Amino acid sequence: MVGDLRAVLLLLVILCILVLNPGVSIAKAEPKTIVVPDDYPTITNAVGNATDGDTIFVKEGTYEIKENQKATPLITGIEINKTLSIIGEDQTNTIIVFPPDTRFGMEFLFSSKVGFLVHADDFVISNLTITNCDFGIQVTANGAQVSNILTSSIYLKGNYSRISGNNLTLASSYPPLTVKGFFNDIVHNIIFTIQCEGSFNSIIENSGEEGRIEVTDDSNFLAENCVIEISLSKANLNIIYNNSVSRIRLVTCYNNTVSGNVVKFSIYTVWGILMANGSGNVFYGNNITDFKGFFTSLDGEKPYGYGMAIGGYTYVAEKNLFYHNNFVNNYMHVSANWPVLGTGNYWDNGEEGNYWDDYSGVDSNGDGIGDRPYTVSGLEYVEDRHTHVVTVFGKDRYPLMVPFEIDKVTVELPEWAYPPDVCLITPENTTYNTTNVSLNFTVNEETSWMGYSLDGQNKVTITENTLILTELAEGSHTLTIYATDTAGKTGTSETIYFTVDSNPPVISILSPENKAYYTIETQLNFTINEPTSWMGYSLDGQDNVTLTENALNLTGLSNGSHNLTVYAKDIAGNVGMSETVHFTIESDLTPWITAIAIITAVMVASVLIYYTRIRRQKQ
Ligand SMILES: [Ca+2]
Ligand SMILES: [Ca+2]
Ligand SMILES: [Ca+2]
Repeated sequence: MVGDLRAVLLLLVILCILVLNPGVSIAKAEPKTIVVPDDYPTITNAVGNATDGDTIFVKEGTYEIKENQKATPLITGIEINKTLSIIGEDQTNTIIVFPPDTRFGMEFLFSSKVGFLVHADDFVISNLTITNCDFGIQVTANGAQVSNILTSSIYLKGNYSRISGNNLTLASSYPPLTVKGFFNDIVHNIIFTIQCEGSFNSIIENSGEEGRIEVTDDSNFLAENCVIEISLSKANLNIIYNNSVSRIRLVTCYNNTVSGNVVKFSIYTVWGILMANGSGNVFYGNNITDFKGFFTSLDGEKPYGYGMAIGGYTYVAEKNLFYHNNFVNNYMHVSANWPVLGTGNYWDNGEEGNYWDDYSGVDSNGDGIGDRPYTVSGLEYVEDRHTHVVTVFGKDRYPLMVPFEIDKVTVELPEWAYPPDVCLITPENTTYNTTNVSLNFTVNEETSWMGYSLDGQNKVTITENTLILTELAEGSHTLTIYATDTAGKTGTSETIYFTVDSNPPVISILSPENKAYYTIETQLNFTINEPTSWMGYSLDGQDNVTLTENALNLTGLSNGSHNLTVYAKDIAGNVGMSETVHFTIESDLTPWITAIAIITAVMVASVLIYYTRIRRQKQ
């Protein structure tokens, strides 16, 4: 009865606390891993029963998802409103499938089927196939990480996300991989089209046999992509670097950098670079080659192909700069299929120009630059005459005699495109004789997060770049620092290996022992439990004598009592000492031996005399 009353009172107290302080939560659930189909038969069930931070592991198998028609024109499968990680066991064999498409007509044209519709930040998904939909994943949130997914396409509206290693070619119609937002990394995907409608995004190492990358906003970085076309429209300050393409197109674009690209003819293209409209764009160190094809007309085979096209019917391309480009094996290096407007462009940087394989000048002073300018000319369409005429686009005053080595081309990237440089100062690769070691590092830019990992364990968040690591265990350690910049890019320091040794060496003297010795010399002999940087001994409290070995003959010891202590310093600098040995030398025995000899002689003599007397008496 009393117990019941106590329980009721306790419950009332708890209720009061909760009512008065609604922020109190009794226990926060630890993140857990839910396995499909073991814990829940479907991913939808698992998502419904998960809480923020959970991981849903999906075993191999095919999982049908139901169409949710509520959000037309989006037909969605699984809606995600919490921070979850969904990890498939294996990309090829973990398949999430929509029912067969029943859309037709207007519905087919104006609706999108979406596998995962994500509204929560920091969503992670990897190792899955998502089929029968237009967009496998649509994210409207920040910090998503989508990797190793085989599906049709991805739609991302958010910042600081990473879309990497996905194959986005699993569709009969080809919706683009859409990127809207800032500071996203779109890396190493197989694509049909990337449509970048945001800024400060890195689009790197994507490829597609018929791939296209379209940029319609400013300050993005496109590098190492291998696609048919990179197309910029109303886009400024972008960097197009080291890509392998058949066509680069700039329409109404200002101050972009196009550098280090290999622009090579393919059946999809007539010209390599179209600078249609805009100014202040810089094209340097590009290979523009092989734009030479034939088409069949009534008059027979006719050649075509243009390394570069300038302008457009109403477009003005002027004050753009071209240098260190290699124009090789093109039917025409530069041309236009329209009237050319504007004040013209720059074909050298004031010191060096481009390599033109049809330049016929010589280089008499051998400085690599032709003696006379190269005339940049090609065809221009003259409207009123309805014909093309040869026209001069400008002059390259310093044409190169040999192709420029575009492998050596570098571009200066903006800070946002780089992760921070993290440089560890301490600890160093050394042994410390303390369990408290100072951690000290530099980061070359502003950070949004910093942390370290000790011995490969979970990252620990830190707010300062100087602190003391305390209570380190004895033995060897590894340490790595991480720092994330304000663009969400994380840099990693080198991993440092260091050792903590706060224990002095243990020294055991084997000889001499605590006893008396009857010689004037004895052996010093001892053991030490670890490598040392110094050893020595002190005899009778005198100054230390350095030892190079742990055995030594102690000679010339005087008679009497002695004491001896051995010292040693370990690699970390800890100094240890042995127990002190007390021993005596009693080597001065000559008077005793003489006395014994005399006594013996006297005794022998006495015995002889005695026997002599006895013998005489008998006679
Ligand atoms: Ca010259
Ligand atoms: Ca940076
Ligand atoms: Ca030690």
